[in-house]
Amino acid sequence: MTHHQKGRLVVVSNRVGPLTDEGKAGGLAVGLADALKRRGGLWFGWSGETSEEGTFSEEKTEVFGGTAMTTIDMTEEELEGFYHGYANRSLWPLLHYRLDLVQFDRQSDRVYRSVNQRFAARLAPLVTDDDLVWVHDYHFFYLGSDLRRCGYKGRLGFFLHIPFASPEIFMALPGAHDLVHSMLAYDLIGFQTRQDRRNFVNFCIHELGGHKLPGDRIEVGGRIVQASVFPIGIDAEGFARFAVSPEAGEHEEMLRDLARGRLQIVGVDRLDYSKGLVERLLGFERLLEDFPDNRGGVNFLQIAPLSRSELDAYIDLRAELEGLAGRLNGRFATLDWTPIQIMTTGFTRRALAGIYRAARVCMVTPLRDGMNLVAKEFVAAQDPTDPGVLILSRFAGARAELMDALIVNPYATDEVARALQRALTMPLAERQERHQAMREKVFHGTAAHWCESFLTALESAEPEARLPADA
Ligand code: GDG
Repeated sequence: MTHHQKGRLVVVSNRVGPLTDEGKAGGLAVGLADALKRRGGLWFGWSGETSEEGTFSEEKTEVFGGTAMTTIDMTEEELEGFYHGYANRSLWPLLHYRLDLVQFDRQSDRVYRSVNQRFAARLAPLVTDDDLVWVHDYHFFYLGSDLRRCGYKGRLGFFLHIPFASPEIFMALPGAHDLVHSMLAYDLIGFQTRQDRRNFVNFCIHELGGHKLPGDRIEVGGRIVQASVFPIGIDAEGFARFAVSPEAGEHEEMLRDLARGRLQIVGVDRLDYSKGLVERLLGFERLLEDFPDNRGGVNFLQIAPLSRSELDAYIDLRAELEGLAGRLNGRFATLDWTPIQIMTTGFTRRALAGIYRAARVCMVTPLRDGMNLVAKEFVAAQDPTDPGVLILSRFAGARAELMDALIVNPYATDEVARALQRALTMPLAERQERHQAMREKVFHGTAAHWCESFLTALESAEPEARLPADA
């Protein structure tokens, strides 16, 4: 029997871990940590620190059971060009369809490519051709082809956590052809949704002269790559347990006490322009204008931990949101009611689960989102006998599975206000029915399932260990 010997799993991502502290880890880290523990392996990435020697610094390794976490530093210049520059000022807005916010800069482009090369060069001696190497996200598009150039011949996969923009948008990137061409060094490329996959395949066909093959494969210049859809999930059982933990209970109770019978609406998002926070607040304001019975009867809590706060676009967004919330509170508040509360401090995952459980409505209204795990966490945290209602943007990847949410166009303020009104007045039976349907999806499509589906597909991919024809 020709059964491929299960190799070690080697995960590459910008930030690494945690492998243990389950209370802190997000669904993604939990899923990957489980897979690493099961197979034994290596998690490789950036240490989160800068030093003079940068990528030439000593590796730091921590070992837990059969799994090692190995990280290296970057220089200040690398952090600026690679992370703040190319990844977060160019690729992030581009892939979220925000050409108005994109900044291109040849220095960042150069540094991004060199960081990919140097991470590949440092990884190469740590892997063997029996391993399964799985690279994550938009920080490392080029790393696969760089690793091949270092001689790695084993299986090599890539997963993109954020959207892949349509070719019309993607073409705005200087060097777009180079970037997608380098992706062809991977044997398997995973996307969150069919639409993301289609955008990538269309780029390969129309811009690089490729064509479709049976299955999920495409051929471009003699190189065959599999491009498939693997929607990411959460550790649903774990999160549901968090939601009934004592710490969750305390937070749930606190929020209910503070609400004094008012219905609670929540939002939980990194403070990021892709999440549609401004549009969400405008939708809430429209609710208070058009459905005045809600005045004094609903509380909106937006948890928005600061993210990338050294970038101008994020500084501007924060100021805009604070201005908007202040105006809205000034306009509608009474002595005993403040409609909106925005918090930029984060919570533990257990506390968060309790907050979700106390909410009658959760608003997940990104303008564009790869998947959105908050939507799934909210569903997992609900009490099935008295569940809250999810309002979900049509532009979130999660929409493909969570069709039983109230789906909205986040740009359409009236539509958002009407969905809020409908959610706040939805009869118990309908809430239960919608929740039950979503719960099945969330408990089926877990992080572990996502991980295993990807790795099974990667294991059966035939590694050709070839570079793109003209690379
Ligand atoms: C990218 C893609 C894709 C938030 N506030 C707190 C807190 N969080 C946690 C949430 C959730 C996570 O952060 C956010 O995940 P999302 O999926 O919503 O969004 P991104 O960070 O943009 O993630 C996204 C994801 O990658 C995975 O592929 O779904 O589309 O953009 O888990 O709960 N956690 C804690 N305290 C907080 O205050 N502990």
